[in-house]
Amino acid sequence: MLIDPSTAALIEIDVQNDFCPAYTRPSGEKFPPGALAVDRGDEVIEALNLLAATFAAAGAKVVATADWHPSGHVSFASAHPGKKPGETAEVPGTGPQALWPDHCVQGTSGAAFHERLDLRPVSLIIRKGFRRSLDSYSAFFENDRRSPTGLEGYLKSLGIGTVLLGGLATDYCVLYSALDAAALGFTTLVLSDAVRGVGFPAGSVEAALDNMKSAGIRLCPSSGVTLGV
Ligand code: VGL
Ligand code: ZN
Repeated sequence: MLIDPSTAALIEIDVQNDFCPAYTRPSGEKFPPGALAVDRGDEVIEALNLLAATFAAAGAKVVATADWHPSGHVSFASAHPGKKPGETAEVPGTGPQALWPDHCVQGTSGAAFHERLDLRPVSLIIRKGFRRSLDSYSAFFENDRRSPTGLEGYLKSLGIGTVLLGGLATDYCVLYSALDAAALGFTTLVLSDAVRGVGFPAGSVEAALDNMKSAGIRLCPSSGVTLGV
């Protein structure tokens, strides 16, 4: 797939410790799995780093997003007495809210980007889900579907019409970001080797991929992306 670097951006979704499995530093130091670890979630990092470096070298924008919740966030089961992760709660304004373990709490190590993610090519970091009573899966709109994160304006003001997405998780934040990107008129590609999914409830990853295809989103391996005109 030939991508014009002057009108394309790479968006790296939520490559944060809380979405990654246990990690051992080259020094041998060990880190436990994240609070909402996605199976093999850290496998997205190498492909993203490679593509990000290529994008930045060609003058193309690279954006990273971070899930960034205050303690007591509405998406935490712990904030709903009697509820457990995996259940849902009725939240006025956003409909049924999926409940998760506490994750990506602002300023904690779980909310930090994975240390192997190369942030040097990244020109913008979007933090989302930072209001206690509002969740945000998408990089473009919070879950009320009305509150913009500002990413659309950033991209459109730069003349960007094509977005490539990778990161975590295929069935939540990547899915919602890709659907919003397509609905906003961006040509949207999801990097098939640079995403991993939660897989809850069962079949959610397959459903997400079907959903993306129905919305005209292209799935393509990062090795199939060539920058040029
Ligand atoms: C995500 C569940 C809760 C994600 C964020 O990044 O996909 N999933 N918060
Ligand atoms: Zn979250």
